[in-house]
Amino acid sequence: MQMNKRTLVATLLAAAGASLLPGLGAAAGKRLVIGFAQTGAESEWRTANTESVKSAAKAAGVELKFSDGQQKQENQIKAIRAFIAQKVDVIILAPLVTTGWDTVLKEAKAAKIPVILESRNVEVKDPTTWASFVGSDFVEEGRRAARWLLDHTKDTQGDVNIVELQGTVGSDPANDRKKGFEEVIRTNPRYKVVRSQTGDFTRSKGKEVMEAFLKAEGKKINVLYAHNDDMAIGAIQAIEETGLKPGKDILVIGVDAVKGAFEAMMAGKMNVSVECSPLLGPQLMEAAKKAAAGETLPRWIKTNEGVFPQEVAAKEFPNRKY
Ligand code: GYE
Repeated sequence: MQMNKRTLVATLLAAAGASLLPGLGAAAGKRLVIGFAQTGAESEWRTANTESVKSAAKAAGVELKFSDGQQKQENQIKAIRAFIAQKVDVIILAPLVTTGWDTVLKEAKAAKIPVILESRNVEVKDPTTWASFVGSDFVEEGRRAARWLLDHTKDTQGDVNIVELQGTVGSDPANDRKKGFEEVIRTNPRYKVVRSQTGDFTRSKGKEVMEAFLKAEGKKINVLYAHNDDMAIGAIQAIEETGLKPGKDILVIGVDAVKGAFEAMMAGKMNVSVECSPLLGPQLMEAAKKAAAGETLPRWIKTNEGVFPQEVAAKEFPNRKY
């Protein structure tokens, strides 16, 4: 088709305007359709997260297409492509790992479908391929874990030997929880990470790797820092099986503050859990509605979180929602 300059400009303006028009793709009265590419169901946290998104979608009258990635990035990429083909209004992605999303996110952008990241972030060349990240400050969580440790052990003498159970390799919370923790313990040479390995955010892997740590380091271990509570809970079992007392012989630090961690703390087997809220559903629905209406979202919609040491576990337990 031939176009003179004027028609071309008019067409471009119309196209630009159209993409900003409220309700485009989600035309007035039409139900908003969201595709959600979840990582899987690796932890208590993740189960609560899925539940939160599903129930918030229901409450908001949104049609949610749910895909369980089963811990495989290729499954998540396939799900996103299917959502694009189905012309959903918004895609929510919980990216398993940070890299490898460039192509598929470009495809979503080309199809004019906003992508909102939740619970984990990505590293892509073109940041305009995603609309917002809804989730926690994982570096700060790592710092909080380390600050608790420094404070809790300030009256002890000698080296403090730490073993670390990392989350899924290449995932944003694993990278950042490691980084924040190291940043703080580096300020005192007594604190040493003697072993660090991934437990893939699961109980079974947490237990297995802790067994190996115990075999290699034995009684030398003073502290376990696990990037999530599930791995800490798995490791607690391993510690008990060797005849040591988790929470006493080995201090146990977790992240998430799920109910399982509160139970372990109330039993005296875990010392602290740094909170990371999975209840992102309501914020996600609000953001998705805005994105579908062509609004620009903040780059980061942050969640507010605290730290729960063993001493407050019994009092706080009845208030916990996940
Ligand atoms: O801490 C962990 C999970 O991405 C923040 O993923 C999330 C993490 C969470 O499986 O338990």
